[in-house]
Amino acid sequence: MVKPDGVQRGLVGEVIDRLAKKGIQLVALKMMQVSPELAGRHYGEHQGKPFYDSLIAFITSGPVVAMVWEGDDVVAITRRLIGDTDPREALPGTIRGDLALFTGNNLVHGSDSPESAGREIALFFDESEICRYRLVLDDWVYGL
Ligand code: DAT
Ligand code: MG
Repeated sequence: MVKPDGVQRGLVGEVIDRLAKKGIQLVALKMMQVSPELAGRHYGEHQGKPFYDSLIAFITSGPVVAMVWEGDDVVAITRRLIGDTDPREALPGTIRGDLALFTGNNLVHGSDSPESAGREIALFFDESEICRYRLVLDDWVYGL
């Protein structure tokens, strides 16, 4: 997901570009306003933490771009491309390392396990919104 700061800063294209160039496949995408209720379900694991209220306020502060990406090991790969939660610690070359400065406003969300990916995709998308298609590029990315 590109968070509200990424949308406001004009970085939606940059984030998509970095993920697509790695070779993973975009299968769903939409811009949407996250409701407080959806935010609470999405970030349920963080309930009770000191930053929870500001996290919910931030993620509901403007539209986000929610996406589903597929590929071998896609969760680990996207987490590595995104970089550390604290953008000051995130390595150069990562999305947060190159483009963000502050933990609250760290531009992107990426699911942290296949299980949370499944849970989060179901929160944000209908099954009918997921596009199943053969990516011709796969032959060149993964080998013929
Ligand atoms: P990530 O987004 O890297 O998966 P997370 O799941 O631990 O990180 O936390 C979710 C978001 O909450 C994170 O992107 C920014 C915010 N956050 C996490 N830890 C924080 C902290 N110590 N202070 C302020 N915000 C924090
Ligand atoms: Mg997380």
